Amino acid sequence: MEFLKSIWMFFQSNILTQPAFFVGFLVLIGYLLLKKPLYQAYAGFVKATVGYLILNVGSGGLVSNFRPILAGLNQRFGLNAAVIDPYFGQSAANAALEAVGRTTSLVFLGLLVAFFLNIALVALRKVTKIRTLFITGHIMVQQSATGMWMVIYFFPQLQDVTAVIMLGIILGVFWAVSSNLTVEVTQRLTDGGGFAVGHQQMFGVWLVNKLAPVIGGRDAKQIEELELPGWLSIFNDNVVATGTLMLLFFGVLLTVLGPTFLKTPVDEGGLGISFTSFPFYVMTTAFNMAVYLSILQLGVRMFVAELTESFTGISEKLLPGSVPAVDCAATYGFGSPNAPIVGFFFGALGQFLAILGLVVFKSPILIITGFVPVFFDNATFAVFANKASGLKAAAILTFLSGVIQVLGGAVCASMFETYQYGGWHGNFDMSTVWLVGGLLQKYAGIVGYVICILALLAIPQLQYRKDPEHYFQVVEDWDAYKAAKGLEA
Ligand code: ASC
Repeated sequence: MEFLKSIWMFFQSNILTQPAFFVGFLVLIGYLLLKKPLYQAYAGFVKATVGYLILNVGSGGLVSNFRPILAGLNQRFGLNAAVIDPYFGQSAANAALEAVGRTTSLVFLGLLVAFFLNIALVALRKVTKIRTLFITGHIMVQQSATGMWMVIYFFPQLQDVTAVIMLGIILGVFWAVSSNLTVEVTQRLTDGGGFAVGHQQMFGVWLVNKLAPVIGGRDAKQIEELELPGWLSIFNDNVVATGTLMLLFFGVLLTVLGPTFLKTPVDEGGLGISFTSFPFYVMTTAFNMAVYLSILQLGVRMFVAELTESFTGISEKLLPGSVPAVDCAATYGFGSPNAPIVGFFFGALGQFLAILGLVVFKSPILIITGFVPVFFDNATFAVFANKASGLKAAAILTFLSGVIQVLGGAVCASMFETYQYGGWHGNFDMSTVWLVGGLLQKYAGIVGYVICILALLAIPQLQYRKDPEHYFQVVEDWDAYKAAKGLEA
């Protein structure tokens, strides 16, 4: 037993919760199943793992570059507020669990049950209609933490084992069903890239794709078609657009904080720059965002290329008719390179307006923007909205999403009492779908829990009914699907 436990601990801490190695090993196994020579399988393993590590450098840099500024705002104005960000949400959930005397290793056990349930749902796809395996490890950890707290909060009398099983079931079903919702649209965006989105805004991605054509019309101007006049054309360049927008954004934030407050040089990004002048500090912080975004896109292209090729091995041999569901940032390598920044801009606008609303209407809970939801959710929405319709839809939908993130986040932080520990998970699905599911369980107890699971399981059935003939073809044979659906290349 001890021996099995140590194998599990090894797997859990080195692979399952480390998406870079998880993806790397998936690629390795995929190539081996495809009977590629060993050296090629090894090369694929290295490229996929390194690609994912590069993505981590990019997304980690974006996050850590921004975090001290949020903390600064918090300190400077003595704001006692909830930060809507999954990292804050995760630590709030862990703190809440500990405060009621539970161990946080329940989080990992729940994750394990959920992951195996997802595999089972894919294996039984003829019945369940699930085509996606959620593999984004750090997101799985974050969602398990918040989910575990919610289970314990709704059902405080539960024994640890029962609580773990209840979390595992609802979370595994959520991962499978929500990522499965993104299959068609991601395949279209990436021209058969062979992956789906397994992150924190999957219901949002589905909704955006439904709403974009309604809001923007089918032939609206796309972001990449935007021919800016004269000097403005410099913003057609992704780095210039990001750098400038961030300069504005951080310029305002850091000026509000003031140079004296930031007199200690901050080098969170690890780029080895120390600051002697305030304007250069602002510029470096702002431009680092463009640096990290470029890094992120490079990493994505690297691992997605390997994953796409090798997962055919897994899907043909082990889990036929399935695709992996990966980080939302994987979509930024497709569509317009400026779409992410457009989404961030309008999402931030929506969030700031909603926060202003909370202040004006004297909400008992104040929300502070967290970088992860405002950037990654809205960037993803903009990529999809732009593909489905164009700039107008991308702008309007991400603005609305920003408002919803703040208002939904405020309700969640107060309803589920995580504001006491400083934060709420904050991503789009967590402040909408999880809010509804949470309220059902808070007020209807176990009946609410069962309703959540049945409602989730019904979704892929409805999707399947709409198009039984091509439902699995979209992942099994993209070219045939495209031809059958009359989609242009
Ligand atoms: C998240 C989270 C991150 C980012 C990253 C985006 O939700 O926790 O670190 O988004 O996954 O690439």
